[in-house]
Amino acid sequence: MHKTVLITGATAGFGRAIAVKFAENGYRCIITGRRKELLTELEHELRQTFNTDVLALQFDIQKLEEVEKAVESLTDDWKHIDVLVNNAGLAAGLNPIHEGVIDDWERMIDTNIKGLLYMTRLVAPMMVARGKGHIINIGSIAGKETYPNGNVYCGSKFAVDAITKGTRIDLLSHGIKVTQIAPGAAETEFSLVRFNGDVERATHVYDGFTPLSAEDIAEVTYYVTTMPDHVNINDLVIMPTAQASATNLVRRET
Ligand code: NDP
Ligand code: 8X3
Repeated sequence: MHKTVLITGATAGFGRAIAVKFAENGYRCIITGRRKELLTELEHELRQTFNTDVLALQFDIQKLEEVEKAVESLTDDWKHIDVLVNNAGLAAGLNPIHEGVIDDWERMIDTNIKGLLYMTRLVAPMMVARGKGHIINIGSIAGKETYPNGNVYCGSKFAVDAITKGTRIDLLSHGIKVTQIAPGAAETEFSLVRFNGDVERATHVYDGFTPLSAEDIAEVTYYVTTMPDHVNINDLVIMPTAQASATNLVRRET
């Protein structure tokens, strides 16, 4: 019986690469996100390239009713989720707190914290019932250190850090592994989303150094699932070699 992974935010960036990595390694994949056409494209790619079973669920993770409906739609065949990757998330804006955009704050909190909680609340009971499973939360270096103008995004990722630790404690007696992966600078659609589609500004974020790629994060996400049953990787901070902390980054002259 092939194992099953459910990945939130699989239409782009880390989530898409994670889906490819797990499919390559024989997993059946439940892929989720809002953009239907990208889900369909990935669904076909995974089926054709890896001959894997794929289930695409389109929903907005900010909306509890949509998340509930999607999870409730799982047939018995798909309910046996071995690995849940809580990856969907975003940064919106980079403003000092007194100039913050309330709608940006709501989206970050609703997606990065509440969306992750909704998924965990709905999927964890199935793992508890089986006494087995692995929850992997994608945090960030922004959940370890605050940086100028990062305020609410950092707050949302500090919350992921705390929720991951709390989840691990609560699920300890149920045999469920809980891991956080906390990346530094990685080039995906992340900066494009943060700067509201401003390609010029988004591209400059990665000037003069080699950022992490989505495939780098997929590699470590799969890696943490390959440990023996008695080993759990609690927390993994991964950065580009050019980065030492949220604010220490060396850039070559360009
Ligand atoms: P991308 O923007 O490339 O991908 C984000 C994914 O999240 C997309 O698939 C998007 O799908 C999904 N998503 C966003 N909002 C929602 C929503 N409301 N409902 C459902 N899905 C949603 O970013 P990354 O791959 O870089 O980011 C993935 C995670 O990694 C995030 O949690 C981010 O905070 C974190 N991270 C990113 C870093 C980076 O430097 N890139 C570093 C550290 C952490 P769709 O738009 O189709 O809904
Ligand atoms: C994304 C990395 O440094 O932009 O979480 O916050 S950072």
